[in-house]
Amino acid sequence: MSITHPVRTDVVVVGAGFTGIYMVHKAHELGLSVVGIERGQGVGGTWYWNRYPGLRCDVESLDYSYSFSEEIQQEWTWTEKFPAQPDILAYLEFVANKLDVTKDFRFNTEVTGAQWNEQTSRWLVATSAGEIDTKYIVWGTGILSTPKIPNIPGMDTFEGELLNTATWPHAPVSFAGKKVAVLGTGSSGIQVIPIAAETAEHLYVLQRTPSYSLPARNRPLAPERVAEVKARYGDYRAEARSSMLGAVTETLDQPFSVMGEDLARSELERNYEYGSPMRFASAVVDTIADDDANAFVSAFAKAKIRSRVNDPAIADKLIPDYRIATRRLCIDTNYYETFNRENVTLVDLRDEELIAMTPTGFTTTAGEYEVDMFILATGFDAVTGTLSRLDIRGRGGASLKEKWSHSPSTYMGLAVAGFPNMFVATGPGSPAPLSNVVVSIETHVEWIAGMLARLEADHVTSFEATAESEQEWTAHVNEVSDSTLMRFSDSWYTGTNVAGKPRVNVVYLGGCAPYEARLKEIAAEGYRGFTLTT
Ligand code: N01
Repeated sequence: MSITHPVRTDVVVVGAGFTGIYMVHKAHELGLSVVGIERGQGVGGTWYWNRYPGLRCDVESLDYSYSFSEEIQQEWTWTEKFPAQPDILAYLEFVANKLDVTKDFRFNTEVTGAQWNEQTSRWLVATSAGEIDTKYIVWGTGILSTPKIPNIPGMDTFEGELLNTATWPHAPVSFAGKKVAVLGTGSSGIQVIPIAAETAEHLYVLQRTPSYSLPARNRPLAPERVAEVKARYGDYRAEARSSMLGAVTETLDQPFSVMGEDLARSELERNYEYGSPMRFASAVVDTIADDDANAFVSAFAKAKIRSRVNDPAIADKLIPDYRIATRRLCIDTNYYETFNRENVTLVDLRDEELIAMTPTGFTTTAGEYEVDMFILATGFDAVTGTLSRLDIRGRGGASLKEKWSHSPSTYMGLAVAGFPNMFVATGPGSPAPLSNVVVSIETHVEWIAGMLARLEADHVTSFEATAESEQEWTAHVNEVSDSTLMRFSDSWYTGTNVAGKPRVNVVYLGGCAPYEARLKEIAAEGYRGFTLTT
């Protein structure tokens, strides 16, 4: 009988997206052995799986990229204001090759669970390709990595093409001459809908909750603009890192009560013309903090939607009735104008309920629709969904899934009491979901690397966030959220898009720069809030 021993390493990094690539590189720098695990066939993470036509990031490319290497940021050249998915994927492949980390990943490999061993103070990580015995584990599984699949009766009987924006096929998909339905009108739906409408015979947009969306005004990046930023990239990055959202927004930084309506309107107009959700949401700085400010900004955005739709009755259906920016503010290219086309029908699921899918289409309370293709753009079981599907067992066999089913609590959005030697990059309670996530990722990876260096130098065998520090941080995250209008948000920010999830804001709203300052203080104070065992 042959016995297979687990592979032994210092660090396991799960996920080969922005986090995993940088974390493996940092482990190398520290002289630690590292194994990366990735279920995809290559690097890219989010940008590997989501590849539907029209997908581009809503953070500007000059911001949405690593800042840690002057060589990389000088060598790579972005060509558009907002980067398209193939460009981001190519960028991540370029960086992974440049850092020589691709070889450290086991691709096509799924992690199924991880178990903390009290005797050895190490983790045993179970994967589809065998076990790995590791001192540390860093989850770089991202915030939007587990698609939410709606439970529509009859979905498995549909005989046409059933696609999901979050797991889009690698082979080209044609809409030409087909009757197509898109379910979901969040960021993903809003991007794929105008493209599908261009060639589909007919497009049905199934909308339950309208989104606020702004014209992206994507355009080629002028070479002079790229050169200008590259010439001062260090300062540009420092400005982004010292901001609330992790990106340069050029806001006046004034609350609505100080600005007054005229200035607020002209700032909104200026940022609307620029085209950027972060800039628009920062134009009136207390948009998600003050009801008057929010009402003014919401009214501005509603009027803009109305101006883009020919039929006032359809515009009424497309205009949201919730406070702007308490759900994700989207950007689009011709989204609202798509509803002016003859071949597009808005199916408002608030007027007619979706009952079932059939072999040839779908039925609602208003009737039957025949389609050849049905696209799910229904979002994600975000932030906690991926780790909650794994069997992760910490001290005393405690289950992370069970713990987070009550409240997704962490210390500083990256460590969990009862789960020693484990980091959750961009975890619940960090600013990541509402920030330029690359800045949030760099903040986490660099801080984790700093802590690993200290642990190794001091021969620490295990570290763990204390229950008190976790409670205090989670209470602070909730307190900040409750002081804003985000307390009214029904979305993946608060877990309400997935049945059975606790209603808790998973985003720390205190801002990127204050958050990073706090992390630095914790490190300077000898990792306050952690128990270190030597
Ligand atoms: O998902 P979403 P997404 N029946 O959750 C609807 C990032 N992202 O993939 O709200 C009917 O926003 C749901 O309706 P409702 C970005 O952070 C970024 O679009 O549940 N409808 C909603 O309309 C974003 O926030 C970019 O009533 C159902 C939609 O599906 C995040 O990813 C691009 C339903 C889901 O919207 C998620 O965006 C893409 C059901 N059973 C994504 N279930 C850019 O950077 C769900 N819906 C540009």
